[in-house]
Amino acid sequence: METTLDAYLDRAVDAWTRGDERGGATTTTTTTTTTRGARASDDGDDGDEEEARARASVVRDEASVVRALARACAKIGRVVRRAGLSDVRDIVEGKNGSVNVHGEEQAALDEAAHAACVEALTRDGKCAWIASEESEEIVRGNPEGRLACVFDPLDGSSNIECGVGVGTIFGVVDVAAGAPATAVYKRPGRDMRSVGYVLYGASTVLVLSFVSANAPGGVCAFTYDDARDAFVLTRENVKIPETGGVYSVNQANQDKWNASTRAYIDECAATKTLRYVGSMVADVHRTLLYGGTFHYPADARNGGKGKLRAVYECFPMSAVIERSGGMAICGADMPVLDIVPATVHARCPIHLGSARDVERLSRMLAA
Ligand code: AFP
Repeated sequence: METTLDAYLDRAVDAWTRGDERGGATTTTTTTTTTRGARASDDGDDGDEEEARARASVVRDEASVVRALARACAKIGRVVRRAGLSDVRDIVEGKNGSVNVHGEEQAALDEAAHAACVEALTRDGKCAWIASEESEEIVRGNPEGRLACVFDPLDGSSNIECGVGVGTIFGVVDVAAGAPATAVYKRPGRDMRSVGYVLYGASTVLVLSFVSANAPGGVCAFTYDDARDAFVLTRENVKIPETGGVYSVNQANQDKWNASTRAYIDECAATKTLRYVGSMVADVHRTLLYGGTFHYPADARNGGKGKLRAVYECFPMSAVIERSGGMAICGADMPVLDIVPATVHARCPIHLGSARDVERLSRMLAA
């Protein structure tokens, strides 16, 4: 019997919730030894249990956020597949894109994908803040919400017209009740809870790490089944190979990189195969499954930063790669997930992929 995303999330929420409750119960039985001790630990247990209940309720909210995003992505996928045929009004009711002129269609699809995600998350009502590549400001959600969602609604959209894979990248962070919008990004990427992406390629694939690296099934992949209008679990415990024979980078930029980055890429060019789609989701998905590396290095443009955005592109992708056993760095010994961005749209360099390959790069960058 195949597992749908809905069934997976139900089971995952159950597993997290049971785990939290067991934690509280264990504390009770091991500490009630004397009247005084029992009294003190009872107080502590109340606190523990309350905390466990609060944590379980955040996990339930998070499953709801992932479901809402997956529904939006299913819609986006249907429209992307009909790019050139369908009207972007298909994606968000009431939004009228001018789709007949090349270029305008791409822009409209970007905006429509953004609107589809925002609409789904707003309707879901679990997020206090919603940050998107397509919105300068962070969008206010439900002030009572304890989660925030960040996403790039349609990454690689300049590839749509030629039918190359594009994707949606997303991450979820927890925010204290009433926290300001800065709570969404003024924190290391390691704080991300659920992370993932949807690749709209030959098939539509959702890669998800739910809540943390300890999610039931680890990093999972779900393939969208049109017939059932559902994402179906197709891979569990996805582990990136320790090393790979493919590197992925826009080598046309090599004269803008520093000498050690160039030296590493020269070494790759001599020993490996180059594959570069120019859609981060497609390039990273191939890297996750087949191994190797993906790079968007710092270069002489953009004030020495890379091109890609830290919060909603590099953090979720780096977390997926790390949780599947790989590495993601922005410089020598500098994990991408340790960066604290100054703004929600901050950029950062990124090198991610198979652990042995990224370790070698890190050593060369240090030298
Ligand atoms: P678009 O969304 O404008 O197509 O950009 C895609 C992207 O942000 C990312 O998906 C690619 O990895 C990267 O840009 C490609 O950039 P270059 O064209 O500079 O190599």
